Amino acid sequence: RSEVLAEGARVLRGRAHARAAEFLELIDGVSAQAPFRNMTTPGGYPMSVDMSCCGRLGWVSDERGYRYSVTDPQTGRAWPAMPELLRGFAIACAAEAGFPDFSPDACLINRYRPGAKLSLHQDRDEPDLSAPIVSVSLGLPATFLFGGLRRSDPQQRVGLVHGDVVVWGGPARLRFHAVLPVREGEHPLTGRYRINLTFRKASRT
Ligand code: MD3
Ligand code: FE
Repeated sequence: RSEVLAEGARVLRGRAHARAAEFLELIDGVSAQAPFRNMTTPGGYPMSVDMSCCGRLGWVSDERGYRYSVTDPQTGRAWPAMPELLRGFAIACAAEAGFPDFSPDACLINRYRPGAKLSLHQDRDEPDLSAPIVSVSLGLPATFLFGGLRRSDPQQRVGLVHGDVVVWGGPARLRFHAVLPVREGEHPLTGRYRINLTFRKASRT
């Protein structure tokens, strides 16, 4: 029911497929409150991925750096609550992959139009690296690059399609990764978009 990508990283193929339409409705609700936007990198460039967040904490990037914030800098308001259905689903996926105590308080929603990409990076803005990250892919497919603990380590290519869930934790938690430019396409539920949800524990408690 799941395949091991590397120690600490498991793919649950198609696990979100049956509930994808429902999840996308919930994402629409979130983005009505916290609209998708292109954040600015600390280097001053706009990211090609459109982002929104839900949960107590949201990930933000601007000229001052990357961090988690309890308010959406664009609206000045708290981020929308994380829908219980999504949160429960992420917790169940984490448990299945060997992380029974996952308690996510942040969900970053990445939206890719054709051509959008995510450059090689590590996710290290979370204070508790013992918590995994659960990722849910919806809509257009993407090629994910999964590297090692050093930027220069070789990368493995992993195709991620609509409904795939990946849990990254333990020794995989700090591995470098990237998303190649999404190719042109049309998906019945998302149109010309890929959507990726990442559930995270962004506070220490
Ligand atoms: C491997 N998102 O938001 S999810 C991100 O498809 C991010 O939007 C990608 O990388 C996306 O930071 C990939 C898969 C993922 C997330 C976190 C990881 C892979 C990871 C943390 C460590 C190793
Ligand atoms: Fe990442």
